[in-house]
Amino acid sequence: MKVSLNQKILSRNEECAQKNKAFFAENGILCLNVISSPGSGKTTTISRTIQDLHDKLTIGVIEGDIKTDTDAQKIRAAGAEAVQIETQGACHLSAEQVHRAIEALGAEKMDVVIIENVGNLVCPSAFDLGESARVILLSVPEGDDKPVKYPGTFAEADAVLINKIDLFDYIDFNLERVLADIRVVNPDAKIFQVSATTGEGMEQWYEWLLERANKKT
Ligand SMILES: Nc1nc2c(ncn2[C@@H]2O[C@H](COP(=O)(O)OP(=O)(O)OP(=O)(O)O)[C@@H](O)[C@H]2O)c(=O)[nH]1
Ligand SMILES: [Mg+2]
Repeated sequence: MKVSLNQKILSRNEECAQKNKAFFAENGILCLNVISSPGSGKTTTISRTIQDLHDKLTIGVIEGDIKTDTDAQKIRAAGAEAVQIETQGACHLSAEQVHRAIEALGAEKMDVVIIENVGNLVCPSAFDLGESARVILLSVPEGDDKPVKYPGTFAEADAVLINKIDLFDYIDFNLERVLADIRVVNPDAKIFQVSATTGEGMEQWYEWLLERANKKT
């Protein structure tokens, strides 16, 4: 019984994800689903991206958190429009929630819609939101064992951002191991080494983003 209920929830989600996907395709919008553990730097990375690319891309953001709209406020302070979804306990966003947020955001006027999923390295990866690409963040202080512990999440990534590289000198983090472990489950993902606070490495991420959004650098 439990299994068939799960299947029902997932197939309902999939139906709505297909609607979202069609909307993004029809409107020429690049939609990114950003997934990571709590505190990896999703909001900081998105905010910096908005500021650095403000003359090249119109970015709208859908924020997912269990409680509070603090991340949406940070995104607005960075200069972009944002809609906050409070999941009231759910550990991931659903395609239906995103569907409603697309309308509230007025997404048709955006070049890029970034969805910041609820901080969690497990549940969000099971729910397609209709995104064009999936971006996984892993920050240096979380430890270098995460790709082997959460292989399913890394396997689904189109891009992986290894964030907080400014902390390399302070934390025991085997970068070679992380790169090799990601490659085992995902040979094709683009991998970027960045610091969202110092800006190091962000140019390469921007090039990927602009190319995906069909905006030449
Ligand atoms: N040293 C360093 N700190 C960073 C970097 N990026 C983010 N931080 C810090 O990490 C903390 C968490 O950053 P957030 O951007 O809020 O992380 P998040 O992934 O959005 O967190 P949740 O939304 O709660 O899941 C903040 O104190 C940031 O200033 C970085 O590149 N280097
Ligand atoms: Mg955040």
